Amino acid sequence: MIRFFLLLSVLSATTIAIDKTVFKNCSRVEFCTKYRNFEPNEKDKYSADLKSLTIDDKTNVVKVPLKNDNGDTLNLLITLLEGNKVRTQIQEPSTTRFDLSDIILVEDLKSLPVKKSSIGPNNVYIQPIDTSNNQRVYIEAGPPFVITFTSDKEKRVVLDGNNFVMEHTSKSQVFTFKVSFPQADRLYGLHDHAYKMNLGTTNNGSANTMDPFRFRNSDAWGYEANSPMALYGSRPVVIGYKPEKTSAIFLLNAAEQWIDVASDIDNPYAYFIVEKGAFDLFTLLGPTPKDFVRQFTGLTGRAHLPQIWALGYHQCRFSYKSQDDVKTVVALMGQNDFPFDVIYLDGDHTDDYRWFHWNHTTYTDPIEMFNNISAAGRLAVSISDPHIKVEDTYDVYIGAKEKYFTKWANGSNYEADCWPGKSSWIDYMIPEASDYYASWYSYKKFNGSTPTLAGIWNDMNEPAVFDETIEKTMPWEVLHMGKVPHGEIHNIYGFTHVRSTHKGLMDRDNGLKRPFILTRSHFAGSQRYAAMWTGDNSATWEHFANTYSECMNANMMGMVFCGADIGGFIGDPSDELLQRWYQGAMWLPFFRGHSSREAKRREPYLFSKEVQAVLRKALKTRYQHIPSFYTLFFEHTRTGDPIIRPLYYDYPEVYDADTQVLVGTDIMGVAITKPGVNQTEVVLPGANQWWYRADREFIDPLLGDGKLTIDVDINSSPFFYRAGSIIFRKDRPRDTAVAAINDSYTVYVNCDQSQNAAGRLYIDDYFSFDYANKDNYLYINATYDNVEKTLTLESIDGDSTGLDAVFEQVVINKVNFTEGVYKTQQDVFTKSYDGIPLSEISIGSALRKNNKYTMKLM
Ligand code: NBV
Repeated sequence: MIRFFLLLSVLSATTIAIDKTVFKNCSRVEFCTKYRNFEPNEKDKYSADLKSLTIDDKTNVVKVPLKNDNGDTLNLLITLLEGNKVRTQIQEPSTTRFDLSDIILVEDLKSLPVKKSSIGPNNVYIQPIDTSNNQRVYIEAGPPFVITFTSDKEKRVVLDGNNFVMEHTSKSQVFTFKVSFPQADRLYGLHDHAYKMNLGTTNNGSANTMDPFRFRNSDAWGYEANSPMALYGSRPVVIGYKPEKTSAIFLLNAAEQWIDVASDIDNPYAYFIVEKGAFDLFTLLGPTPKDFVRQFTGLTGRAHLPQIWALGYHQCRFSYKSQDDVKTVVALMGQNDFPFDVIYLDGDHTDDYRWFHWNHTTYTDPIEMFNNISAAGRLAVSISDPHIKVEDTYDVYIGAKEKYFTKWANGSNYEADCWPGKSSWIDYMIPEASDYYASWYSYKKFNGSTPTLAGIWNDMNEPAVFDETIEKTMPWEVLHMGKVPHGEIHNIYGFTHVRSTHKGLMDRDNGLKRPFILTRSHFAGSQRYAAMWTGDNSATWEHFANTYSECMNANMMGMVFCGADIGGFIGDPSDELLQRWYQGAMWLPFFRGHSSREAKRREPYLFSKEVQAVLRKALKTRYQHIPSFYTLFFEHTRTGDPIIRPLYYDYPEVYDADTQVLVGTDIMGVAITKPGVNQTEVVLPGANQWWYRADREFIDPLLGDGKLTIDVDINSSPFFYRAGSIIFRKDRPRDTAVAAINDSYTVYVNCDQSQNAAGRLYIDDYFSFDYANKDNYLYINATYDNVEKTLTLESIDGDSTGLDAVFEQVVINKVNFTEGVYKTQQDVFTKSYDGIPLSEISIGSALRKNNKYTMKLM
């Protein structure tokens, strides 16, 4: 009965927007209210006892006692790390706070030998013995102590002891601190929030001050757009941006936290109020955004390549009610010429939310369904949540019951309501529990699964619990591994879930296939295991606009495989919004249409002929550009570079272009985020950088470094190719990305003012880890010579045995200035020397004979 009412309250909630009585704001959270505008008493402020400073010969850790007049002592530990990074930890003498580094960090941290020099009795400089390293740390004794992190002899980040508090009573472990960025012009970061990139100012001292940004991974169904409220994932990273002087901080802490920021002022700052967990702060001293990305992804890891199909279009719905429904959608998508690679099975495929078991009445023959999907050349992804139904006849539960769930302090399993009714939650922190859960993905145990079930969707893993009194998640006192309170590591629950699923898929396919996992909850480092989407957004223009900012932000912080439910999960988008959303979303790495069960069905074939034509065009445009996404993913595995980038990544002077996205360096997508638009303003970045408008039949060259108003219509949202780039497209229309694997390329050479162009193309087997384990790939650099009319290809590295590329035609876009107007001249070549069709030249074998191959274009 109770379950019925709870379920009813969840379902009725789906008819209205987010319930603000469920999710608290700062004023309803005791520790946030207490510390938001807090100024410690003088005698609570800590000073650094510099006379007792020690440097450990082996670890290179600098240790300084911090003391206040209340008799409290803490230890400040500073480690200078290779790569312009510094780690700062503040610990109680006998610390019991949980250290996340083994779980989250992948880098074998290399500490630098350091020496100290005293400038006066109250100041110390810590500097690397090898002075070719840029970073220095300057400690002022105080009280309060002040730690300044410098790079290239400039103050970049200041940790000011004035706002530092660390409670360590049996009731509270709250700590607070403030970091300022003296050089920065803007603060970015704090992913994930439905917010623009520039974090603005949260606390201006007035009554309409907005809430601080909150991290407390939450089942934020129906969340607000443009809001600092907590969403599903957390990356406690603040980037202080200034061209060539960018620095960032990363707080390695997974407890609840609230962050006030002041971005648009001199000396921007972020003030953290953290409920629990360790003070473990990484300062990443850039100095460019690109350096920051390398430093941060060096610490927390990079995504592996996806299988090629995962870059295509994903069709989803909560839910396809039966396997017949699934088969019909697959058939109708095909019949109506909408390319797509994968269909999703949401909760209704299960036996009343018993994961790994099929619905007896509506999904009676999953193997037959998978065969049908496979015959259409498509794949499937099914949902699987971390809550397990409490039921003594349910095999997944039986195997976990004794040892593998999170527990109360008295040793009994934590039980609460969720989709299946009374449930318990796997404790993925216990290695055996994680392995146990992983084993359920094997073909043998997951009865009815076949290789057509190509990926897994991990939902509700914040974790979400049907208990509104505790903001819909697990109580803080529940224990992991019998000892670590959930509240201390709440924000990594989803991380540990997908880590286990990833192992499950690796084991299932004997390590031969790259797993695809989509996660709702995430933390710094989740990119190693999963793609993310932005959860239960709504069918509004504001939500659509936020998707670009959110996914660019995610990409800056390693979480590259990011997307949002196209059209908005909740509600019904107008035809116009849906069309604009597909056009915008085709540039986001993860590309999926999804809708809630209350929303009208919106598979693309359900719309008028006109709307269908627009959606089809967006889908096909995405498919043409998959080679660019794939090449960028490969490059991400090496450098951490984002797949999609905010303009400031390559054009430092363009700060806040939230509705434009760079796909790599060469493609620029523009989202039209307002209705009824027939003109739009675009930023064309780069002094004298030409951009070719590529969404129209005639490509106009447009000069960069400014804003320009251009015409648009509903048929396409504008996108551009950078002059000087070479873009490899797959222009043959195909139903799926997999079907296009062996297709030849159409090469778009987009000349700059000097008629030069260059670009890269990456190819491998598209599904295995041979690219990583055996360097089995073809990675080509291409350059165009306009005088000779040649395209020269060079193999960058890799063993390309068995791999090939063939070009069907080469399209040269050039800018001509005649009679006062710039015009594009387009030449199409299909032949090389002696009239040999380009399509007969095997580039793979040519490059294997000689690392360089030149094609004359005729
Ligand atoms: O599994 C159902 C949904 C899913 O479709 C959606 O994408 C998730 O964000 N899920 C949430 C559970 C409950 C939704 C009301």
